[in-house]
Amino acid sequence: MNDLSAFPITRKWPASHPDRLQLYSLPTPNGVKVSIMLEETGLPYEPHLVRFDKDDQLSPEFLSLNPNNKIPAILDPNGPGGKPLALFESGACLLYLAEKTGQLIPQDPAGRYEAIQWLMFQMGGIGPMFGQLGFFNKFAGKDYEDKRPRDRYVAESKRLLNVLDQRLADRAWILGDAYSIADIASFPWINNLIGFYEAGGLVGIENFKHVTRALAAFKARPAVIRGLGIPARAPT
Ligand SMILES: N[C@@H](CCC(=O)N[C@@H](CS)C(=O)NCC(=O)O)C(=O)O
Repeated sequence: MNDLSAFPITRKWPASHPDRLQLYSLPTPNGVKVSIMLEETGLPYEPHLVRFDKDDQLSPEFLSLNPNNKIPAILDPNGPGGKPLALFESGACLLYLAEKTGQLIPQDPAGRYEAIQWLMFQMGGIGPMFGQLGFFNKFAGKDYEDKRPRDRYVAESKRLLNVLDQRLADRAWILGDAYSIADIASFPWINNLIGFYEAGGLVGIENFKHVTRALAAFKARPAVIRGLGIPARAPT
C-alpha cells in the first residue's frame, strides 16, 4: 500500500492513484520540463493542476511540499528505499527521474557530470535571464520608460543563446547524439522566449541557427508535444 496521507498536499490534490508518481504543476517553461520527462520515460504518473489565478502555490498544502511556492513539484510514492520522496526545483526533479529510470542521462560518470553541467547552465543562466527578459518585454516591466534593464537581459540572453548555438554547431543535441535532461531543461525556455514572451525578434533568434534547428527537432517529439500541455490548464 502506498500511503501518502502523511503529505498535506494530498488533502488539496487527492491522489486517485496513490501508487503513481504525483506531479503538481502548470504548463509553464519550468513546469513542462517535468511533464515532458515523465512522458519521455513512460513512468506512470498523476498530474495535478496548480492554479496561479487561485494562488494555489501559496496554499499551506502546496507550501508543505515546496516552501518556495513554485511549480513544479513531485511526490513519488516509491522513492529511495521504497519510501515516498517529495521534491521541488525542476532541475532536481529531472535528475531524480533520470536516475530513477536510468534514462536520458549518460551512465558513465564523466558523461553524467556533463549532463549535470548543462542542466546547471539552464537552471542558473537560461531560466532566470530569459525570465527577466519576459518581465521587461511582455509583462509589467514593458511600461518602464528606462529600457536599460530590458536591454541588459536582452544582451545576456543573446550571450547565452550564442553559447548554446556554438555547443550545438556540431551536435544534434546538447550532449551529442543522445537526447538528454539537458535538452528537456533548455528547449522549453527557448520555445517560450520566442512564443509566449514574444522576444524572438529582440534577441535575433534567426542568428542562432543550430539552436532553432534543435528546437524544431525537440518540438517534433511526441512526448514533447504531449508534455507541453500537461497538466491541462483550466478553461477560462
Ligand atoms: N528554479 C525553479 C523555478 C520555478 C518557477 O519559477 N516556477 C514559476 C512558474 S515557471 C512559479 O511557480 N511561479 C509562481 C510564483 O512565483 O508564485 C524551478 O526550476 O523549479
